Amino acid sequence: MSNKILILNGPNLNLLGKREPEIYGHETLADVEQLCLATAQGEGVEIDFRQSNHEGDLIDWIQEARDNFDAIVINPAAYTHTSVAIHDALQAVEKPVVEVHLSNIHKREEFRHTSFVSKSANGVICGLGTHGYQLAVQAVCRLLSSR
Ligand code: CA2
Repeated sequence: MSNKILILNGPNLNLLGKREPEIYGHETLADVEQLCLATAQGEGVEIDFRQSNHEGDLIDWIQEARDNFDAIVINPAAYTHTSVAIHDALQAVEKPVVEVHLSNIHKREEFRHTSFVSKSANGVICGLGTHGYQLAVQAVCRLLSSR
């Protein structure tokens, strides 16, 4: 049976490609999903790609991964910088986790320089736009095959 990767997207990422293209580019979240699907096919894994504006949804989905998925790719969006709850949920998963950001959060406002999520992640990719998602899917596949 092939590995299953849960790809989670946090608040406002549904607006991708529709606002602030100078920061986040012109591609939509549907485009990012297609990129992840194509990458997953190349790697021989399955993905489930989700977005929510609600912290509790993200936490419920992370908990679901304990039983139903082999790894997580997550762009927690603004919750990156605020959510101890997402940090705690990821700590309990005990499976490969890669955090991804479209923008380079370290080049932006001071409040984006801190991530509560990174402590629970195997690795972090930021500043590479949508290509970062492709790299993140490949990275969790590498982590799974080296277990
Ligand atoms: O760079 C990233 O991927 C972020 O996770 C995006 C978050 C931001 O709060 C993080 O600091 C970095 C924001 C996602 C909102 O996306 C929008 C897209 C288009 C228009 C407005 C918001």
